[in-house]
Amino acid sequence: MKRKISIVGVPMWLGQTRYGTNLGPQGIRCAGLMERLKGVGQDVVDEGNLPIGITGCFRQSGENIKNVKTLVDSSEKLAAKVSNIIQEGRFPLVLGGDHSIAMGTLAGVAKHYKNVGVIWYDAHADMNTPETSPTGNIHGMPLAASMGLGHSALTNIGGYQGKVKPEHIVLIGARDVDKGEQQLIEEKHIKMYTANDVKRLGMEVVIAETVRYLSERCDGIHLSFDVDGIDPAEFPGVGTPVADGLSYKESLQAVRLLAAAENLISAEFVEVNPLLDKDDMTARLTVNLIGALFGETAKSKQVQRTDRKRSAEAI
Ligand code: 6HN
Ligand code: MN
Ligand code: MN
Ligand code: MN
Repeated sequence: MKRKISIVGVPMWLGQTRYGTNLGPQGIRCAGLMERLKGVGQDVVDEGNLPIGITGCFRQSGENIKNVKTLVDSSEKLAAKVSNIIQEGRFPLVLGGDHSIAMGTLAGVAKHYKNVGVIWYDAHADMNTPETSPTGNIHGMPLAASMGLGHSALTNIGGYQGKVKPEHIVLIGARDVDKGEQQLIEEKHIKMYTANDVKRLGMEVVIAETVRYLSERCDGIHLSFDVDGIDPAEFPGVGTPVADGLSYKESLQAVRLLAAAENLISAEFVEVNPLLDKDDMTARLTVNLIGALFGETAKSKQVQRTDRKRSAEAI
């Protein structure tokens, strides 16, 4: 599908404690993102990185939550940016940064879509609150906050509460879910395909069911793609790796199937940490996933390679 894409990078890492996810947007760009999206004929502009100005580490003491002020400030900026992009009739493609940025993305998207559906592709559920979190890291809280649960500074991002309804969420790839998160999933009947469910059912079935489920209930679908959903053997550049993950091949299949979804309205790719990566593997394969989400196929990649070779020969 042809979409008018606006890329925005969010160099954020204070949603967790390992420096480096702030370099994610640049790592993904340097792995050739623009060239690849243009190569499949997409109208794409890169709006650069959000000026979030982290000048230090601002931990709060006393509560089981870290760096609230910095995270709220940057999320407000991202929410406004994403909202503007949608206002202009364009598709926000947000590059993280750690997964805390989803609070800002969703606050911007949900301004325009009353019933936004969310595909949360992740090893984790990211549904902790300060009461349930084992770490106090906000990147483990964005989905709860977007549902209106947790610290009030987070739930009020964008100036309103309840961006996403629990029945409009589908978790794919989960395999490290904390106790409080599991309780919430059961209590709210949140739809979840664990990594094992995907192995059992096959990705094609999982995505078909997910798209059908969300399309029946929602006015648009947001893809929140945490690359740690994929097995760390293939995606080593992540800060919170969990074994027995989805394969890169399955994930490529997932995004290829989602490429055809007309009601896909926004996407974010998060948690790429170039400092933990091996030979830029994670960044390069993330570009493959984004390329596939916007229409790249095995065949179109072949054509692009041949074209590049020809123009190199011509020089
Ligand atoms: N992520 N459940 C753990 C926590 O600290 O709350 C891990 C969260 C990981 C979050 O990968 O986006
Ligand atoms: Mn996550
Ligand atoms: Mn994760
Ligand atoms: Mn855990």
